[in-house]
Amino acid sequence: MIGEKLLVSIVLMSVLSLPMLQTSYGEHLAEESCTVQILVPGLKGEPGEKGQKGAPGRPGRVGPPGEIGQPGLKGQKGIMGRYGKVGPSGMKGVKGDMGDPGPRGPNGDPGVPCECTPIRKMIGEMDILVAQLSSELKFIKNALPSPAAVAGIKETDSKVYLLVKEEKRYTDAEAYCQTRGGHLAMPKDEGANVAIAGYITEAGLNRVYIGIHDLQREGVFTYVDLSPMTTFSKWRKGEPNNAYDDEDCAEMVASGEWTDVACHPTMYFVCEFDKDSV
Ligand SMILES: [Ca+2]
Ligand SMILES: [Ca+2]
Repeated sequence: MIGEKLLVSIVLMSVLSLPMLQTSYGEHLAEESCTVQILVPGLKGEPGEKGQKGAPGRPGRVGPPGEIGQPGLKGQKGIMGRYGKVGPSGMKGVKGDMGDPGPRGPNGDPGVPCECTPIRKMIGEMDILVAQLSSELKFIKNALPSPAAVAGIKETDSKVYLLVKEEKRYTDAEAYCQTRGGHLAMPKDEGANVAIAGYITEAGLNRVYIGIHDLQREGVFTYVDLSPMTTFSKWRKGEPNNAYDDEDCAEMVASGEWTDVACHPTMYFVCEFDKDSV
Protein backbone atom coordinates (compact mmCIF):
# COMPACT_ATOMS: atom_id res chain seq x y z
CA MET A 1 0.00 0.00 0.00
CA ILE A 2 2.76 2.42 0.85
CA GLY A 3 4.45 1.59 -2.40
CA GLU A 4 1.24 2.33 -4.31
CA LYS A 5 0.76 5.72 -2.71
CA LEU A 6 4.33 6.67 -3.47
CA LEU A 7 3.87 5.76 -7.09
CA VAL A 8 0.64 7.80 -7.38
CA SER A 9 2.33 10.80 -5.78
CA ILE A 10 5.21 10.65 -8.25
CA VAL A 11 2.79 10.56 -11.21
CA LEU A 12 0.77 13.48 -9.86
CA MET A 13 3.89 15.53 -9.34
CA SER A 14 4.96 14.89 -12.86
CA VAL A 15 1.61 16.07 -14.23
CA LEU A 16 1.50 19.19 -12.06
CA SER A 17 5.06 20.21 -12.96
CA LEU A 18 4.38 20.21 -16.64
CA PRO A 19 3.50 23.92 -16.98
CA MET A 20 6.74 25.00 -15.21
CA LEU A 21 8.75 22.66 -17.38
CA GLN A 22 7.04 24.08 -20.47
CA THR A 23 8.04 27.56 -19.39
CA SER A 24 11.71 26.55 -19.17
CA TYR A 25 12.18 24.24 -22.14
CA GLY A 26 9.42 25.04 -24.62
CA GLU A 27 8.61 22.63 -27.34
CA HIS A 28 11.04 19.93 -26.42
CA LEU A 29 9.09 19.19 -23.36
CA ALA A 30 5.82 19.40 -25.15
CA GLU A 31 6.89 16.52 -27.36
CA GLU A 32 7.90 14.33 -24.48
CA SER A 33 4.68 14.84 -22.68
CA CYS A 34 3.04 12.44 -25.07
CA THR A 35 5.12 9.59 -23.86
CA VAL A 36 4.19 9.93 -20.18
CA GLN A 37 2.60 6.80 -18.97
CA ILE A 38 0.03 6.88 -16.34
CA LEU A 39 0.89 4.16 -13.75
CA VAL A 40 -1.97 2.45 -11.96
CA PRO A 41 -1.69 -0.23 -9.20
CA GLY A 42 -1.71 -3.82 -10.28
CA LEU A 43 -3.77 -6.56 -8.90
CA LYS A 44 -3.23 -7.63 -5.38
CA GLY A 45 -0.72 -10.45 -5.12
CA GLU A 46 -1.23 -13.81 -3.61
CA PRO A 47 -0.75 -14.03 0.18
CA GLY A 48 2.80 -14.95 1.10
CA GLU A 49 3.69 -18.06 2.91
CA LYS A 50 3.26 -18.13 6.61
CA GLY A 51 6.38 -16.79 8.38
CA GLN A 52 8.33 -18.69 10.90
CA LYS A 53 7.34 -18.59 14.54
CA GLY A 54 8.68 -15.43 16.15
CA ALA A 55 11.09 -15.33 19.08
CA PRO A 56 9.51 -15.58 22.56
CA GLY A 57 8.12 -12.28 23.82
CA ARG A 58 9.53 -10.47 26.91
CA PRO A 59 8.23 -11.56 30.33
CA GLY A 60 5.12 -9.74 31.37
CA ARG A 61 5.03 -7.42 34.40
CA VAL A 62 4.77 -8.86 37.91
CA GLY A 63 1.14 -9.29 38.76
CA PRO A 64 -0.50 -7.84 41.92
CA PRO A 65 -0.21 -9.90 45.18
CA GLY A 66 -2.86 -12.49 45.62
CA GLU A 67 -5.35 -12.57 48.46
CA ILE A 68 -4.28 -14.02 51.86
CA GLY A 69 -4.85 -17.72 51.79
CA GLN A 70 -6.77 -19.78 54.39
CA PRO A 71 -4.82 -20.67 57.58
CA GLY A 72 -2.97 -23.93 57.19
CA LEU A 73 -3.63 -26.97 59.36
CA LYS A 74 -1.90 -27.08 62.78
CA GLY A 75 1.44 -28.80 62.47
CA GLN A 76 2.63 -31.70 64.62
CA LYS A 77 4.16 -31.07 68.06
CA GLY A 78 7.84 -30.32 67.78
CA ILE A 79 10.56 -32.11 69.74
CA MET A 80 11.71 -30.65 73.07
CA GLY A 81 14.02 -27.70 72.67
CA ARG A 82 17.44 -27.41 74.25
CA TYR A 83 17.85 -26.28 77.84
CA GLY A 84 17.66 -22.50 78.13
CA LYS A 85 20.41 -20.44 79.73
CA VAL A 86 20.57 -20.33 83.52
CA GLY A 87 18.56 -17.32 84.73
CA PRO A 88 19.90 -14.72 87.19
CA SER A 89 19.77 -15.51 90.91
CA GLY A 90 16.51 -14.53 92.63
CA MET A 91 16.25 -12.23 95.64
CA LYS A 92 16.81 -13.72 99.07
CA GLY A 93 13.55 -14.90 100.62
CA VAL A 94 12.33 -14.07 104.14
CA LYS A 95 13.57 -16.24 107.00
CA GLY A 96 11.33 -19.20 107.63
CA ASP A 97 9.96 -20.30 110.99
CA MET A 98 12.25 -22.28 113.25
CA GLY A 99 11.79 -25.96 112.72
CA ASP A 100 10.71 -28.40 115.43
CA PRO A 101 13.52 -29.63 117.67
CA GLY A 102 15.10 -32.79 116.42
CA PRO A 103 15.21 -36.03 118.40
CA ARG A 104 17.63 -36.28 121.24
CA GLY A 105 21.02 -37.54 120.14
CA PRO A 106 22.71 -40.62 121.58
CA ASN A 107 24.80 -40.32 124.71
CA GLY A 108 28.39 -39.38 124.14
CA ASP A 109 31.31 -41.64 124.85
CA PRO A 110 32.60 -41.68 128.41
CA GLY A 111 35.30 -39.13 129.04
CA VAL A 112 38.94 -39.98 129.41
CA PRO A 113 40.44 -39.51 132.86
CA CYS A 114 43.11 -36.89 132.74
CA GLU A 115 45.23 -34.57 134.81
CA CYS A 116 42.95 -31.66 134.02
CA THR A 117 40.23 -32.71 136.47
CA PRO A 118 41.67 -30.67 139.35
CA ILE A 119 41.96 -27.71 137.03
CA ARG A 120 38.36 -28.09 135.95
CA LYS A 121 37.29 -28.26 139.54
CA MET A 122 39.24 -25.13 140.29
CA ILE A 123 37.69 -23.37 137.31
CA GLY A 124 34.25 -24.43 138.51
CA GLU A 125 34.95 -23.01 141.95
CA MET A 126 36.24 -19.80 140.41
CA ASP A 127 33.08 -19.55 138.34
CA ILE A 128 31.03 -19.80 141.51
CA LEU A 129 33.19 -17.19 143.18
CA VAL A 130 32.87 -14.83 140.23
CA ALA A 131 29.10 -15.28 140.28
CA GLN A 132 29.02 -14.47 143.99
CA LEU A 133 31.19 -11.39 143.53
CA SER A 134 29.08 -10.22 140.61
CA SER A 135 25.98 -10.67 142.71
CA GLU A 136 27.49 -8.75 145.61
CA LEU A 137 28.71 -5.98 143.35
CA LYS A 138 25.28 -5.66 141.83
CA PHE A 139 23.80 -5.57 145.31
CA ILE A 140 26.23 -2.92 146.50
CA LYS A 141 25.54 -0.75 143.47
CA ASN A 142 21.81 -1.03 144.00
CA ALA A 143 21.78 -0.76 147.78
CA LEU A 144 24.26 1.94 148.51
CA PRO A 145 23.81 5.61 147.76
CA SER A 146 27.15 6.28 149.40
CA PRO A 147 29.45 3.26 149.66
CA ALA A 148 31.79 5.19 151.96
CA ALA A 149 29.10 4.91 154.66
CA VAL A 150 29.29 1.14 154.57
CA ALA A 151 31.93 -0.94 156.28
CA GLY A 152 31.85 -3.66 153.63
CA ILE A 153 29.34 -6.50 153.76
CA LYS A 154 29.15 -9.71 155.69
CA GLU A 155 27.33 -12.81 154.62
CA THR A 156 26.14 -16.18 155.82
CA ASP A 157 24.73 -18.99 153.74
CA SER A 158 21.38 -17.29 153.40
CA LYS A 159 21.88 -13.64 154.38
CA VAL A 160 23.93 -10.62 153.44
CA TYR A 161 24.52 -8.09 156.21
CA LEU A 162 25.30 -4.47 155.65
CA LEU A 163 26.72 -2.26 158.39
CA VAL A 164 25.64 1.31 157.69
CA LYS A 165 27.73 4.01 159.29
CA GLU A 166 25.03 6.63 159.26
CA GLU A 167 23.45 7.49 162.58
CA LYS A 168 19.69 7.11 162.36
CA ARG A 169 16.74 6.58 164.66
CA TYR A 170 15.39 3.04 164.80
CA THR A 171 12.44 3.66 162.48
CA ASP A 172 14.56 5.65 160.02
CA ALA A 173 17.17 2.92 160.03
CA GLU A 174 14.50 0.31 159.24
CA ALA A 175 13.16 2.55 156.47
CA TYR A 176 16.68 2.79 155.03
CA CYS A 177 16.99 -0.99 154.95
CA GLN A 178 13.50 -1.48 153.52
CA THR A 179 14.17 0.99 150.73
CA ARG A 180 16.98 -1.31 149.62
CA GLY A 181 14.93 -4.47 149.85
CA GLY A 182 15.81 -5.62 153.36
CA HIS A 183 15.23 -5.06 157.07
CA LEU A 184 17.26 -4.22 160.13
CA ALA A 185 19.26 -7.35 161.01
CA MET A 186 17.13 -10.06 162.60
CA PRO A 187 19.43 -12.69 164.16
CA LYS A 188 17.34 -15.84 164.45
CA ASP A 189 20.09 -18.31 165.30
CA GLU A 190 23.53 -18.43 166.84
CA GLY A 191 25.30 -18.41 163.48
CA ALA A 192 23.60 -15.24 162.31
CA ASN A 193 24.19 -13.58 165.69
CA VAL A 194 27.89 -14.43 165.62
CA ALA A 195 28.23 -13.08 162.09
CA ILE A 196 26.65 -9.76 163.01
CA ALA A 197 28.64 -9.47 166.20
CA GLY A 198 31.87 -10.14 164.35
CA TYR A 199 30.90 -7.50 161.87
CA ILE A 200 30.47 -4.93 164.66
CA THR A 201 33.75 -5.87 166.24
CA GLU A 202 35.67 -5.72 162.98
CA ALA A 203 34.26 -2.25 162.38
CA GLY A 204 35.54 -1.16 165.79
CA LEU A 205 32.05 -0.27 167.01
CA ASN A 206 30.38 -0.83 170.38
CA ARG A 207 26.72 -1.04 169.43
CA VAL A 208 24.26 -0.91 166.51
CA TYR A 209 20.52 -1.07 166.08
CA ILE A 210 19.18 -4.47 165.13
CA GLY A 211 15.63 -5.32 164.05
CA ILE A 212 14.01 -6.25 167.37
CA HIS A 213 11.38 -4.25 169.27
CA ASP A 214 8.28 -4.37 171.48
CA LEU A 215 6.57 -1.40 169.88
CA GLN A 216 3.38 -3.37 169.23
CA ARG A 217 2.93 -4.66 172.76
CA GLU A 218 5.09 -3.74 175.72
CA GLY A 219 7.23 -6.62 176.90
CA VAL A 220 6.53 -8.81 173.87
CA PHE A 221 9.52 -8.47 171.62
CA THR A 222 9.24 -9.41 167.94
CA TYR A 223 11.49 -9.02 164.95
CA VAL A 224 11.07 -5.84 162.96
CA ASP A 225 9.13 -7.72 160.25
CA LEU A 226 6.75 -8.66 163.12
CA SER A 227 7.78 -12.32 163.01
CA PRO A 228 7.75 -13.76 166.56
CA MET A 229 10.84 -14.60 168.56
CA THR A 230 10.68 -18.32 169.13
CA THR A 231 13.59 -20.36 170.41
CA PHE A 232 16.55 -18.06 169.98
CA SER A 233 17.41 -14.90 171.89
CA LYS A 234 20.60 -13.29 173.10
CA TRP A 235 19.55 -10.82 175.75
CA ARG A 236 22.29 -9.57 178.05
CA LYS A 237 21.76 -10.51 181.63
CA GLY A 238 19.18 -8.22 183.18
CA GLU A 239 17.74 -7.24 179.80
CA PRO A 240 15.26 -6.38 178.50
CA ASN A 241 14.40 -4.12 181.40
CA ASN A 242 12.44 -1.36 179.72
CA ALA A 243 14.45 1.20 181.64
CA TYR A 244 12.68 4.49 182.30
CA ASP A 245 9.67 2.81 180.76
CA ASP A 246 11.10 3.99 177.45
CA GLU A 247 12.98 1.10 175.89
CA ASP A 248 11.10 -0.49 173.02
CA CYS A 249 13.93 -1.09 170.54
CA ALA A 250 17.10 -3.21 170.63
CA GLU A 251 20.78 -2.87 169.99
CA MET A 252 23.51 -5.46 169.67
CA VAL A 253 26.83 -4.82 171.39
CA ALA A 254 30.18 -6.06 170.16
CA SER A 255 29.94 -9.23 172.24
CA GLY A 256 26.78 -10.17 170.37
CA GLU A 257 24.42 -9.65 173.30
CA TRP A 258 21.17 -7.69 173.02
CA THR A 259 19.89 -4.81 175.12
CA ASP A 260 16.58 -3.07 174.94
CA VAL A 261 17.08 0.67 174.39
CA ALA A 262 15.08 3.74 173.48
CA CYS A 263 14.15 4.08 169.82
CA HIS A 264 14.81 7.80 169.32
CA PRO A 265 18.58 8.05 169.75
CA THR A 266 20.52 7.88 166.51
CA MET A 267 23.19 5.26 165.97
CA TYR A 268 24.72 3.05 163.31
CA PHE A 269 22.78 -0.03 162.29
CA VAL A 270 22.99 -3.29 160.39
CA CYS A 271 20.65 -4.21 157.54
CA GLU A 272 20.09 -7.74 156.32
CA PHE A 273 19.03 -9.01 152.89
CA ASP A 274 17.98 -12.42 151.74
CA LYS A 275 20.56 -13.76 149.34
CA ASP A 276 17.81 -14.90 147.02
CA SER A 277 16.79 -11.30 146.49
CA VAL A 278 20.32 -9.93 146.19
CA1 LIG B 1 9.77 -1.90 176.14
CA1 LIG C 1 17.29 -1.98 178.63
